[in-house]
Amino acid sequence: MKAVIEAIKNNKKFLITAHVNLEGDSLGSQLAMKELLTGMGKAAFILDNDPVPEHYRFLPKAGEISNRLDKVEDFDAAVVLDCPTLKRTGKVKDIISKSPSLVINIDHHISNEKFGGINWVDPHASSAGEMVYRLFKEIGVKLTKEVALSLYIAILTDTGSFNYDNTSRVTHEIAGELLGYGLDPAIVSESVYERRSVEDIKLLGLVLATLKVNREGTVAYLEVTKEMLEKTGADIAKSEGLINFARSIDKVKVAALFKEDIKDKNKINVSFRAKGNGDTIDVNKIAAIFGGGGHMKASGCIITGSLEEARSKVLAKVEEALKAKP
Ligand SMILES: [Mn+2]
Repeated sequence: MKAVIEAIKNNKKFLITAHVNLEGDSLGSQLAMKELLTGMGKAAFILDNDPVPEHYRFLPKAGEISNRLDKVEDFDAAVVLDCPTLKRTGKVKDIISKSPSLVINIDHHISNEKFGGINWVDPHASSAGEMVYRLFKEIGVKLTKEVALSLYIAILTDTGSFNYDNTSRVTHEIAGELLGYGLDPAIVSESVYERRSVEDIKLLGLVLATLKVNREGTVAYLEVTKEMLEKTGADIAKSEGLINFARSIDKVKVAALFKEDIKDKNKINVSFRAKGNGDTIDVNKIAAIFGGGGHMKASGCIITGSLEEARSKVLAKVEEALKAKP
């Protein structure tokens, strides 16, 4: 963290970015980081590969997030948040790679490849948002209600509403302090979780109908096809949480979600979730076999091939991992 603070102090203009498929943590941590930098008298702008999803546009200053990759101002340093690899920034990677600027990597993924000139990776942090919160405290920049909202949403969404095991006493203490800036947790929760469209619920119906479970009942998986998305008109960005239905089944240790890419049917996005107490399967390792990564209990990868091919390859590795555990 010290090296990060030094680097911030020694540079003037910052590009801030995060991973493709923006969600609560990537958005919240970037928006708060921008406020931190401007609060220190620095210039900063946010550039992402993807647009802000509709249901997150209520975030303070979300409108200032740019996707104009063709029109990028010069910058001294790039702050990359919530990304295990630089590749996860999508096309922003090309801009960062071409520039001689310093790369500051701030992340909480255990699979982080330390791609930066400066790397602050803390797998114990609940979220990238929590790490940005710590920077505010350490540097002594005052929090505002707007920053508190961005940080609270980063923590709320990355901990699965304080349900996952990255939730600790510290997480709750920070969240409690953030609420002290005048946030109403019920209203925040509603604005994040209860703005589903009819299309999304129709997609949920189709996806749940694909549920399959292995013989022992320890692996459950779901599928999202391009056809389902077209049929329902649902937004792919909001299919993120569907995997939790498979994970929530009693006795399930590994849940998987296979999702056809909307642009390329032969690219399958696979998400993993693991569950257990002491006998958890490390799904970060399973994702890594296929060139992906993430956390021990939540990870993902992309497989080239048909949905059937991806499914058989992945499930074979999941079964292997289950057998290897006594
Ligand atoms: Mn995160």
